[in-house]
Amino acid sequence: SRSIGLLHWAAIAWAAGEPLSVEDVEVAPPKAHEVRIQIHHTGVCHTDAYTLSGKDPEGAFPIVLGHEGAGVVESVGEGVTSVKPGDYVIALYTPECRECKFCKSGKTNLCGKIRATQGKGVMPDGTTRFKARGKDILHFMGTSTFSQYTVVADISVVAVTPKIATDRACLLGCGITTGYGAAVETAKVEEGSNVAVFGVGCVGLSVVQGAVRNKAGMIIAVDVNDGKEAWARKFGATHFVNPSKLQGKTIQEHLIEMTDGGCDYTFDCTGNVGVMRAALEACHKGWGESIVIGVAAAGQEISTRPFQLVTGRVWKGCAFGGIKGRTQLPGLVDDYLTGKLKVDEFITHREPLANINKAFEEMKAGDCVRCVVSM
Ligand code: NAD
Ligand code: AHE
Ligand code: ZN
Repeated sequence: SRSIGLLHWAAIAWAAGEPLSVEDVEVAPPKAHEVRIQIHHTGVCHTDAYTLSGKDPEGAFPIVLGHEGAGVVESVGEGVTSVKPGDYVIALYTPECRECKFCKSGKTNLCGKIRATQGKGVMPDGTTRFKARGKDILHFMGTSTFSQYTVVADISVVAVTPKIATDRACLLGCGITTGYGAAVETAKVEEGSNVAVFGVGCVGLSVVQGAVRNKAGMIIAVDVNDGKEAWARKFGATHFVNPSKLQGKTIQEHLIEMTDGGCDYTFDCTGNVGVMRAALEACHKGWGESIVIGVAAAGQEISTRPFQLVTGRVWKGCAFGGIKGRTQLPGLVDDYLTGKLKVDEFITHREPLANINKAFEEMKAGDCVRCVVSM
């Protein structure tokens, strides 16, 4: 089937703010250094909703969204050596070429090789592999997992053991790895350190999980939804605070009191710029670090008194937790298989592809951690 375009279903976002349309799409064969994947399962992440809303400056339409997917390699283009047909794989929106300045720096997981074309919604050669209703359809985050078949660059995919089912593996493609990596890889939370996690959805619960792994001291979950307390405690949070119920003081003042001077590490997992400020200001003077994970809409900006930084607090951020997908995801899969990493627990909802709009609605309701879509 290498030379023919496959006709299958995809959820197409024809325009910002409109429901996705599940319809036939032609998926062209992979060109050189490309891989065609049969997606078995995909998660739905808030970033998909963010781009669909029209607030993402990089969002263009029509497009096949989705970036948290796992499946099986169907065919590969010329020159592909890292995966072969039949391999079980996870798609990587943060690729890893191992050749660019970024990959070689040893300082970041951000790979520069295809970032420009990825941001424009096209493959590295500037064209798209999707066609529907006679029109070219754009790719999303180099992955486009809301399609039964997708084509990705060979640096945007990692093979993993089939021992992990694809309905679990897909969640390592974004939410779980993002939060866990932020705690373990980016912040490198130390034993006994006090941590506050703002927003305990899939990403925040994963930060909690990483903090537990690194033996943090206090792990304070902060969420405006009281229903999240039980979830946070289940993942190992030691405290829970609902900031909307504090009387006469700010959440940063409250956390500073609770921790005798401020947290060693804080994480924003909300995408709210006011929360990002609170998270920075809740850090301990002299050394506290705040990690921005949430994605804020175009036009939003963060602010604080520069004095907060002058006095030693550090503001940083990460994408995909700072994890290098091809190098590190197989290890995370092993951790899952040996019971060291929770994954199953994140799945609260399931939908078939035909009901993907329902999956978006469920994601926005307060009782959903992750909805997994079967293709
Ligand atoms: P989610 O909606 O499941 O979780 C967000 C949580 O924040 C919810 O529990 C909500 O009640 C809580 N919240 C909202 N406003 C709050 C406030 N003012 N104070 C405290 N809590 C508040 O979302 P998610 O899937 O966990 O994603 C979280 C964010 O991370 C999103 O912005 C998403 O786009 C972003 N994200 C970033 C990366 C990355 O690589 N940087 C990867 C994945 C997701
Ligand atoms: N296109 C958006 C930015 C969105 C964004 O920051 N995406 C994260 C991943 S979120 C996953 O759920 C990311 O990978 N960022 C690094 C990068 O290179 O995009 C905008 O605002 O322009
Ligand atoms: Zn995501």
